[in-house]
Amino acid sequence: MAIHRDPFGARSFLKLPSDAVVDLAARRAFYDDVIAGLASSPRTLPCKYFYDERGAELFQQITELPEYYITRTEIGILRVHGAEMAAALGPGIELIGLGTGAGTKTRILLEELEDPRVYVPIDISKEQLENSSARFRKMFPKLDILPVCADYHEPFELPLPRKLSTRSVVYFPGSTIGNFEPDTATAFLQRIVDLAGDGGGLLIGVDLQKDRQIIESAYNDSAGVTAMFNLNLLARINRELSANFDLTNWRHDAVYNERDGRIEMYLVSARDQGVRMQDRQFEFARGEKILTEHSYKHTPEGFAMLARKAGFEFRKLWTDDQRLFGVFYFEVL
Ligand code: AVI
Repeated sequence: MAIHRDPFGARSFLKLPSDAVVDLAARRAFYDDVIAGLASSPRTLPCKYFYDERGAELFQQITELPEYYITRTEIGILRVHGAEMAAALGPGIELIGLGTGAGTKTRILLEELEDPRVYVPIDISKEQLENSSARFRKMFPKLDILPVCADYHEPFELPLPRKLSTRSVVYFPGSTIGNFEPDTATAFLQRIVDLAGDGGGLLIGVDLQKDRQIIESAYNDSAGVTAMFNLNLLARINRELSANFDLTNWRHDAVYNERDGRIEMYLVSARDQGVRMQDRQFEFARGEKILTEHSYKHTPEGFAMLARKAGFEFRKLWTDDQRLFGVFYFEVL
């Protein structure tokens, strides 16, 4: 495979540093990001830190909530239109999965694809990656499965496939692109253009704009799971960075900003309070908010334009009956 198909250097097997080194570097980056976010105005905390073990567990629970339509709608679209998607992607492809986790959606797609040759799942969770790869090896014995344990927000290297394929298609499900600011989303899609290479494609799940009530209840569920998920970020900062956030003094809030087409998720200080993190002290006034996540909802036209800016040509969109969610297929321009 030509080097220009790999944006992050020549394709080679990923050499992972020892876990201890990864942990220390990751802990330092977490600390720096928390300090920077709490010192900024308005205060923020990056949403990528939601997903420690407890956070990943809570997110899994969110995907099963009656109000959280996103996951089941995307799976429904795959079930109904999977064969059409497979026809658009074509036979003999290499599929590169970004953040595909346990692989529920990828499995539906792989079952429909004609003679897929290579599957490269890229995920930060080593455990999920190992488990899903072992299961997929049994289910798809002819497929060359090459898992990569990496944070796809950062540069990573792709393993050399042992089989020839007709083209590379990146699969990015789950509407995770909605958690990127529009500029960052464009830059990220540009990296995907390079990853897919000439003749390559992108199949991506995107949450669509709709009635605010449907969106707001998905992020303010009646069982309070999203609130626990949001508050777990403070618990994680306490656990890993020796802070002393009192969780009973914070409440979850999520509002839909219709103008910008995004859910804004906050942690709101219930009283005037001080929080210590190692040698740093932060003061919060009652009602003060920390922004923890944006979740953008796109229009079909708006998302096609955003992808075009990155170098993708729109090919197809599949949605559910209520047009809640979209699975888009693009090809490299
Ligand atoms: C991962 N991501 C697509 C979820 C979303 O809907 O933006 C994260 C989430 N935040 C609160 N609930 C779910």
